[in-house]
Amino acid sequence: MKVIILGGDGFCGWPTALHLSKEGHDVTILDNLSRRSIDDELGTNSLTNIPSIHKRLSTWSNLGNSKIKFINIDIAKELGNLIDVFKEEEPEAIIHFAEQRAAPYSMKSMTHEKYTVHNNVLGTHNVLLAINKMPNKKADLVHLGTMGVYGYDGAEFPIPDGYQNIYIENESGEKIKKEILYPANPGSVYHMTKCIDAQLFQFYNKNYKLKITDLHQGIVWGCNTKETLEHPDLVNRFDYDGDYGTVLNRFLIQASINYPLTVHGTGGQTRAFINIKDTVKCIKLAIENPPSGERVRIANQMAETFSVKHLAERVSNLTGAKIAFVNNPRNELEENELSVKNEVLCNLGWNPIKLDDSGLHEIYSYAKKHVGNINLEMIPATSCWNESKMPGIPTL
Ligand code: NAD
Ligand code: USQ
Repeated sequence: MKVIILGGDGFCGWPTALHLSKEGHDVTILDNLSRRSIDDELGTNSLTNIPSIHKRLSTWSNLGNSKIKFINIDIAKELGNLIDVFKEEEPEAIIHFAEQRAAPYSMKSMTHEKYTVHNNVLGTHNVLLAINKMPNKKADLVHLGTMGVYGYDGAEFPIPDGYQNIYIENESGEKIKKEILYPANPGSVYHMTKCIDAQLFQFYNKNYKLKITDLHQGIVWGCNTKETLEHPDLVNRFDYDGDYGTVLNRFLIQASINYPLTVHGTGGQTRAFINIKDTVKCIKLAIENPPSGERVRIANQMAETFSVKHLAERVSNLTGAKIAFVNNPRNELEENELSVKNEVLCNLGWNPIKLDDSGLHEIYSYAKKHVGNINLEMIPATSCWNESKMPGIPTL
């Protein structure tokens, strides 16, 4: 199948590109390399030494794998070029990872809020416009959404795969059934852009019959996949800084240098998680099993839920790291329950990897090999949701 991967140089996109290429798909990556520029802006780096996209791709084909094409394009700013590429390439599937994905980065300043909204919302809308301009068969779109669209208000029932039946009483007292999108409840400007994306998909599906899958992914942990381990040049990026590092990966990296594990507040925040090896499997399932197109297919791409405190304790028990309860720089509930359905992907044949000590140990030992690349100043989370919030810096 001919596949275009938007954002294929990033943490989820790169291993997905390699996996789909290995599985026989004809892959083209579109990326403006903005994630690499943001590293420069923040003065941070991936824990792993990631070569240029050109070096990555030449190594991949030199190993005897099919060639992956790369086009440098900003999907939020270059609509004309995007339309031309989709027309020329005629992809059957387009996978859309190309958004600014860090909640703390999106809350740093008005400039970052504006950038995140422009980049993500205009980017997604341009992708929909460009698919709609494809002259022959229009490509199926698979978009990476986020579990954070549902919010974390402690719902007392499992969160469904996107749609919820509700009953509204009319004037005669009859209960009328309606199916709605599960109410959006974003906790950051970044998460808000994913809620807006979801509305865009509803309209383009209803009006133009575009076939769209929105995968509401949980927090990804891990780093490499079978394919990224084929050669050191293929290594995945691995974020550890206070903006882009995600909680479990951060704890494992912090443990590798005896830095206290930075639990925000009480650590009672419960979130959904998925291993990067499962991210690539789920995307493959989504493109190889397209939806009927009658409505937007929504799937919760997450394996299991944990509280932040539970994860810190697991990492601490395994590594001996100390835990620091620091001020929470975000506006979020201190404690919440979270239970989530993931039936859509499991019905397509997904068997999720569950968190175990060997998986944690694999990432911990991998991080230990790269400790020389860690800039200690980048570890604290300093982006605050409002002025009354204090950054989460532990006493060393
Ligand atoms: P990432 O920042 O590592 O990768 C995103 C890629 O998109 C980067 O290579 C970047 O250069 C590119 N990009 C961004 N804006 C672009 C634009 N306007 N034009 C072209 N390219 C652009 O992020 P990731 O961790 O790989 O996440 C990928 C997607 O998955 C995101 O949409 C994110 O919201 C979603 N997601 C990620 C996680 C996670 O834990 N990493 C969890 C849930 C959902
Ligand atoms: N947290 C800590 N200590 C830290 C870092 C984070 O306690 O050092 C806490 C946060 O306060 C939050 C939780 O851990 O309660 C998760 O934070 P995170 O940074 O790991 O995840 P989040 O900001 O939600 O964003 C990440 C990805 C994003 C994706 C989202 C999936 O960056 O792209 O959409 O996970 S989800 O959370 O399911 O919406």
